[in-house]
Amino acid sequence: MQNMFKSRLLVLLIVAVMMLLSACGSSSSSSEAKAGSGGSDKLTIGFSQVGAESEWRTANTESVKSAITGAGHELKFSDAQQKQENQLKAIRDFIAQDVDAIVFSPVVETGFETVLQEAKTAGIPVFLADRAVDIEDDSLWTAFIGSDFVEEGRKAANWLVEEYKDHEGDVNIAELQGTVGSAPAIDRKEGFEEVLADHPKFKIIKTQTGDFTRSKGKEVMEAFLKDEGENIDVLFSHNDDMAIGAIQAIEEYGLKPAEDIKIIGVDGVKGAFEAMADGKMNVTVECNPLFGEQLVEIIESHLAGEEVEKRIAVEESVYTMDQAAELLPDRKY
Ligand code: GYE
Repeated sequence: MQNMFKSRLLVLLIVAVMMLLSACGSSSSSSEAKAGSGGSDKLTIGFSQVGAESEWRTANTESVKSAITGAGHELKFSDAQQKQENQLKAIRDFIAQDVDAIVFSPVVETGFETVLQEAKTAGIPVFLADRAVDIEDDSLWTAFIGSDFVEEGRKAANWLVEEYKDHEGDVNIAELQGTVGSAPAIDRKEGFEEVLADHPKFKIIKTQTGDFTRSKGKEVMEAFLKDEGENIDVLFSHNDDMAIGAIQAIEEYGLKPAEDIKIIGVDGVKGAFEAMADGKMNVTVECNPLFGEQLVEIIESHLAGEEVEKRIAVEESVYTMDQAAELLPDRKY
């Protein structure tokens, strides 16, 4: 009797040990699967944003923030108010807090080597969102997601060349540049000038930064008008917000925007569609800020050990005045 009891106990013990082993096995394989799929591990992500200078930026901030929190991750957000020193500090804070990843939209292209080296040394991957850095060692950042700003500049110029194809004589252009030293300001100018180099009748007679804001756009346009007045045929503005500010300046000066002075913007924000629908702006080159979800997928994949592309481009279009009223209700930003 006692023997039978002993052998039953042994069987029970063996079964219990086997169950325990298989439970351990399945739990480790499921955690591997989780890491491998890049799915549900909660991450802490630091996001250093440029500022709140434009409609574009507001839409971009919202897209990135909601994609991070919507995926169940923890967000640490810092607004640099368009100042590089604030970004350097924010990134150092993220490193000190040992976040899993840093998302970073650089105010300007240069001057970030040291801080990015610090992130690399700490083993924290950095994802460039929207704007690129001008740094030789591209191992200092993991991936870039954003637009091709040079191409946007070319698109703006191509519209102009087409618009004035039957025009003889000079076409005088005033240019409102974005933030000095920023990737979109440098690249949009480059693309625009590259196309116009083959068409000598186009002359940039005024160019100055409006720092991507409406108020600066208005202020600088007032100064342009004071100097050149009706000599200006076209305004090329590196973003829609500055164009909208400039439209106000043109009206106050007593000229008709889109007629007396053709207006080209970049971004494709709702404000530009409204201005086009009102007949006050001619064209906007789209720059899509809504890449938050795509960005979060890239971060998750990278942290799960998957290979991610170094440069991920966002698809974009060009919109003119005649399309504005119809498309306006569906614009997402
Ligand atoms: O065009 C402008 C914003 O970096 C693409 O920054 C972005 C630019 C955008 O302030 O409106």
